Amino acid sequence: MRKNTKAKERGTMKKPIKQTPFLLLLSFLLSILKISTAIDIINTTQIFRDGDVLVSSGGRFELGFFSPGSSNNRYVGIWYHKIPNSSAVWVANREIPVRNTSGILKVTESGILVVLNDTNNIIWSSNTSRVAPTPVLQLLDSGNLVLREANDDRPDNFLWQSFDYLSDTSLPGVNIGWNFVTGVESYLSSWKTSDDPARGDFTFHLDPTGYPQLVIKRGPTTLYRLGPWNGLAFSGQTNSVQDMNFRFVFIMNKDKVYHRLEATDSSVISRIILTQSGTMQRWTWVDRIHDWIPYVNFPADNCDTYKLCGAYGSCNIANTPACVCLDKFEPKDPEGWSRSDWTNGCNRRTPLNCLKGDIFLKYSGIKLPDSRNSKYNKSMTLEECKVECVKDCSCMAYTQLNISGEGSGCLFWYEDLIDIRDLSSHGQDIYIRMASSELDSKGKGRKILISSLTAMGVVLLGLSLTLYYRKRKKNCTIWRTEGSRTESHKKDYELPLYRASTISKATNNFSENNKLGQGGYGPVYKGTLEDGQDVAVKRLSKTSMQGLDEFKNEVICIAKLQHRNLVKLLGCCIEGEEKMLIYEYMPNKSLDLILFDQTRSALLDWPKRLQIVNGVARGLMYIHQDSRMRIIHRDLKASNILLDDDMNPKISDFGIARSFGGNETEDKTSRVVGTYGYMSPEYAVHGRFSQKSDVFSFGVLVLEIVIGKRNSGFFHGDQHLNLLGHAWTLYKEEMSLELVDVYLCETANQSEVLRLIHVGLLCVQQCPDDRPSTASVVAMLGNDAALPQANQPGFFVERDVSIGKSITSSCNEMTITQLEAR
Ligand SMILES: *[C@@H]1O[C@H](CO)[C@@H](O)[C@H](O)[C@H]1NC(C)=O
Ligand SMILES: *[C@@H]1O[C@H](CO)[C@@H](O)[C@H](O)[C@H]1NC(C)=O
Ligand SMILES: *[C@@H]1O[C@H](CO)[C@@H](O)[C@H](O)[C@H]1NC(C)=O
Ligand SMILES: *[C@@H]1O[C@H](CO)[C@@H](O)[C@H](O)[C@H]1NC(C)=O
Ligand SMILES: *[C@@H]1O[C@H](CO)[C@@H](O)[C@H](O)[C@H]1NC(C)=O
Ligand SMILES: *[C@@H]1O[C@H](CO)[C@@H](O)[C@H](O)[C@H]1NC(C)=O
Ligand SMILES: *[C@@H]1O[C@H](CO)[C@@H](O)[C@H](O)[C@H]1NC(C)=O
Ligand SMILES: CC(=O)N[C@H]1CO[C@H](CO)[C@@H](O)[C@@H]1O
Repeated sequence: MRKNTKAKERGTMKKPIKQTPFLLLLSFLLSILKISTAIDIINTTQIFRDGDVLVSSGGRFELGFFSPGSSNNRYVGIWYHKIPNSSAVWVANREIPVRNTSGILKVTESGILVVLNDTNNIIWSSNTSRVAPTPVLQLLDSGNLVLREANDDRPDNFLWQSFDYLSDTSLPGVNIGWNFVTGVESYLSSWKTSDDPARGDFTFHLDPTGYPQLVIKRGPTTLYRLGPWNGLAFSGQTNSVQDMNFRFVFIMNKDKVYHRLEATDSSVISRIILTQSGTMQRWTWVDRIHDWIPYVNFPADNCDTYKLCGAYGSCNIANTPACVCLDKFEPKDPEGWSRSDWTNGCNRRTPLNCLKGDIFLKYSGIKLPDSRNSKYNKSMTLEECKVECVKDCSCMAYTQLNISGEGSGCLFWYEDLIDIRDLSSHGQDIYIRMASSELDSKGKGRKILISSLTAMGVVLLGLSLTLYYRKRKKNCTIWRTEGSRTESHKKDYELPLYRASTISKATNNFSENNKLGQGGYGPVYKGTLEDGQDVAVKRLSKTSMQGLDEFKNEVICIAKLQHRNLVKLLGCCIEGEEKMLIYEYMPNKSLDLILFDQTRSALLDWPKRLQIVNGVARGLMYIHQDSRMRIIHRDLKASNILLDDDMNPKISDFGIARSFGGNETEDKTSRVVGTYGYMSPEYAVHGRFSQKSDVFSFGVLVLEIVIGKRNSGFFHGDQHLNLLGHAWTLYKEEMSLELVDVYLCETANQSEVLRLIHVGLLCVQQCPDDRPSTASVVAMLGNDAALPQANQPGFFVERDVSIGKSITSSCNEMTITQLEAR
């Protein structure tokens, strides 16, 4: 964006003056003391020309004429005063530009704001309905441009405000929604192109029909929907909880309905943009790195596509295909469904029969369906909602209206339920009308989705395994079926088999005191065998179906692996329901317990940390390329690194590891399992895993070991950066040593510290191809050769996955500088 710099040099709103040396000096001094000369207000006698600016009193916003992108057209707009090249947050004459720099902005006697073009024609005007004797125009520090009576600055008494006539940007304090009294709707509309702020294809509204929700539309078509409002957030909005700098406000009464984002910390500069491609993005300015950082995106992923799965279909981005019918529903058009055409949605497998008495089943963890055909009652209890909905045969579902605090009210649906997604922990409950005969069928409707998940893990690899137990055999034996072929062959893993009674005795009958922690699929106990050997026993929870697959997987992966940096499997125990793995015992437990413990971390001096990093790298290199199987661990993290009595690291927990045959190097899964904070973007978002996704986790681990802090939950000042982002910022400024504890700085060899941070950052680069292989990592750690420059890491902003999904999903997609491309 360019302002008219020539005009700007003239200063702000100054009458031409005769240029004597003295006055030149004065004007020079004034231009230095810009703040004192900048004004934020004009009245009807002042004429505002192209080149003049208004600067809000706190210096945050500036109003003037500008040219967007590479265009020469002039527009009146508002932008950030202190941020170079920031695109306009508001534009007055969006549709009709002034062709050259002779445009004028003026407040008329009757209190209307007008933009005049070079021939003095009004090309834009404010819609001011009231008249005032002495109107003035003022740019407020919130970014709101207001017309008001000169001596009346009550915020609710503006004659007109730009916050009611938005462009593509919403700022903290902007109300999006409807004023039913004036009939004015505030909504966002995208720019046509980055050179043309005229209204583009997309709009973002608060839709008050039924019960209010947020929608992004292209023309009249709804593309994405969030909501309805549930008292805390718009249903489906997964990020609000974590967002500490902002809170959502929702106001609804007979005069108005709107929603607003409020900054809890007013120093945070943040804007929400409806982009030219129809997505909502929130960007925050981070002064320290002098750049905009993307923070929230909606739609977050394909599952936010409006009614993607049709009626009673539910979308889960972790599934392949993404759509499934809700439990006890079946595809209306099975053939289309199998072609991934879900538009026809699903039907109840047992038709309703209201006269015979339908029932309501609870479905949990979902984004509530489209509420445009819903009705609400704010005072009823959930029990009363049910009674009401049962009585009315056309009432298809109900839920609690307000889930905040006390929780009250009801929302009723009267048509097919559309646009549902499976959000598990972020989702809500809904009660859906079902035939009474569905009551006895399993699960009482508590389990909501036809879960294709449980089987997924192993099936995907074309491996289907069955555990087989034979009483007299001394080895763990596993039946293994290849692909869909029926012939199966037995696999003997030559592992000693332990009796359940032996293990029970060794662990004091699985006493709580012996419990070491919780593994991927069940508790882990410390045991002492009769011969005095200490062991760690990983016991599969009987209730965990998922666990059985992981259990089998772990046996297969680790039974054949032997390396000093991998935990050693001593044997197994498979007896009826009871399934356990017996490992060597690690007296110093897992790395996280020492590393992230304020007092114990001092036990990890620099040489030990170096030793741990090197050991993990070697263990990883072994499973990646040196072992016979070539394995991707997929869940490398501090709590899966165990330490023996010499503090040698051993990689453990192969429950979700995958082995690669032949020349495969990458695979894809629809079931993303692992630990957020350690997952690479391509894995978390697209389910693609490879050795490079393990390398990413390794990089996170290295940074955690050097810095001594967790990546997830890391918080630094008012920036939204996670540990990776913070490390990268300091690395770019060549201040990496600031990352390290004073204590460590004193004992450590600084060049080694810097090298480790550098290697860590190389491993967490956003693009998998940029990351080194484990063999290169081992080499980098072992010599002093120069390292390549590290590029931007993946997932460097603290946020939850749904946010990350859309933003750092691929290295070729959007980068954080895109905002400035305008
Ligand atoms: C407008 O402001 C200017 C400068 O402050 C002042 O001289 C002028 O009298 C004002 N006009 C009105 C109508 O208030
Ligand atoms: C602003 O934009 C101009 C032209 O696009 C570019 O040359 C300049 O480097 C930018 N300034 C900053 C601070 O980004
Ligand atoms: C703008 O255009 C008008 C007519 O096209 C012309 O009279 C005027 O001088 C131009 N102004 C500038 C600053 O170029
Ligand atoms: C100024 O605006 C009027 C009315 O929109 C239009 O007819 C005229 O052509 C414009 N002048 C220029 C130079 O664009
Ligand atoms: C003012 O109102 C008229 C009619 O209601 C509308 O056509 C016009 O677009 C409005 N102008 C602005 C700047 O909103
Ligand atoms: C993998 O191996 C197969 C058969 O050996 C070969 O046809 C294919 O080109 C190889 N793929 C790659 C990526 O090397
Ligand atoms: C620091 O480590 C580097 C590389 O390992 C080594 O060359 C150097 O001598 C060490 N410096 C000190 C002071 O120990
Ligand atoms: C840091 C730490 O806890 N180290 C311990 C590791 O295990 C050995 C043997 O049990 C102990 O002697 C160390 O104190």
